[in-house]
Amino acid sequence: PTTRPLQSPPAIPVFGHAHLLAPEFITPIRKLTAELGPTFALTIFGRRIVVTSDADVVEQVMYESPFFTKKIAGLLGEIQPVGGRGLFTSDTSDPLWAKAHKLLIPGFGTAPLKQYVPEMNHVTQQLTAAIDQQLGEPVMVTEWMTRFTFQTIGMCGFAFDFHLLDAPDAPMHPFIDAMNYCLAEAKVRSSHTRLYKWVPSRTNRKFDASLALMRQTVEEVITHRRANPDATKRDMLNFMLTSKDENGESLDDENIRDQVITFLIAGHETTSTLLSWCLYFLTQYPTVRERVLEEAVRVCGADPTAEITPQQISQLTYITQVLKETLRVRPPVPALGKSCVTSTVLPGGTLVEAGNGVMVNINGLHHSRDLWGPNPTAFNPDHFSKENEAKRHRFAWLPFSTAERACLGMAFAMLEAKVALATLIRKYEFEYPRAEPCTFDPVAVTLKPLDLHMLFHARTEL
Ligand code: MNH
Repeated sequence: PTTRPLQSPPAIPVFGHAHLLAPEFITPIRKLTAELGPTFALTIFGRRIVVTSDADVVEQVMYESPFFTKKIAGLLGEIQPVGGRGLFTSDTSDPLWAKAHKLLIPGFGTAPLKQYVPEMNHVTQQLTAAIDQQLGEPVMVTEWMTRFTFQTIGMCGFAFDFHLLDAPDAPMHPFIDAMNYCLAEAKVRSSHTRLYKWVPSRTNRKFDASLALMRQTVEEVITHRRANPDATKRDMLNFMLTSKDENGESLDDENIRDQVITFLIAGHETTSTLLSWCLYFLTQYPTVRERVLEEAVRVCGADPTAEITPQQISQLTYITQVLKETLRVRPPVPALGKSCVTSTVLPGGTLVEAGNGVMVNINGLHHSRDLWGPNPTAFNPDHFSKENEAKRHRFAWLPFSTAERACLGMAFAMLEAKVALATLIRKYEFEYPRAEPCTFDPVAVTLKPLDLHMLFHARTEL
């Protein structure tokens, strides 16, 4: 077929376009999309990357196929030392990915996740107890949401108590500092030449020491569970320790360690980012906030300390729309990478060659006028009414990715976010004290709010 060359901005030697994407890539990618259209090409240290937010192109790229696959590169390649051969940081072609994927999928469905709801409620109550100590004061929202999501995944997944919500000034667990260091450094590494990480610098030594600490922490958890097996518990750790595939094989301890670290990484900042932006949007959109409150009270009752049941959670349909809209406007994972395995022509006539990378521009998809109408930046949960959802392109909304390499924790994250939101909205009025809108953190790995401080006031009546 006839092919159409893709446009690219001017490049420089060696870096190509890499310098354009540091310290953050959201803004430059948004500008390039406005200038060059939804699909264009960049060269990153000699590798050609097709960037796209065209839903038809994305549709073709997302499926594991003879043409495209997930192959660890770029930022994910720098996170790989941390995630190891855990699900998130392995190639689809890695047999261990396929094995772990098959083994772990059954543990993350709607039914098995119900067991975590009491613990999610419990951690939510710990969160509100901490916030109660800080009423009327500016609270660093992302930090508290991170404490909440981390405590939740630690307790639900591995019965591991990071003690993050014991008191309003509870120290961050060393595991978390170590992990944050590694993730931030991974982002720095991804915008440097390959040499950077091999020099014996202070930052590189700290990276290695932090990784060692993380591994040791998790290895102790595994050893402890092996020594004290509890057959009544079906949490993620027990699931991994006991599940066997059709050949009677289970995951070895090294891989289980990598999976645990992976769940801790993948499972906290993303959900924390979702909740933080959601609370912020509720301060900006009072009519949405009132509907959220109305639904929470109607479905869960007036007492915000009563446990929310799985049955009630399934009725929180407007809150689900609000969370989905938050994920559209601020996708915590704003882009993801795929690799072309066999040269092919994309819809629209673009040739991608074997070895090329593809950047699926999720943030771009979520802000496309073609897909979302003339005002895609406005926060409007009606985008996710049943009828609007049915009308839309299936690849217009991809905060959790899709197909084989989709997020394993989607249902877990949504469950946790619903419990938290339905509780917080009934307990507090939120105030965003600044006139300027909240922007995103340019150095974070996820698209999280920068310096989001809010005031929480006790609701006096419902
Ligand atoms: Mn999660 C993969 C987004 C919560 C565990 N997750 C992905 C991917 C996206 C994503 C996007 C695909 C990345 C890629 O293609 O490189 N995840 C999210 C978002 C939230 C989230 C937006 C919350 C909101 N994720 C969670 C939670 C867990 C989790 C919670 C664990 C309990 N995610 C994973 C795992 C993978 C993943 C594991 C890798 C799955 C695979 O490739 O097999």
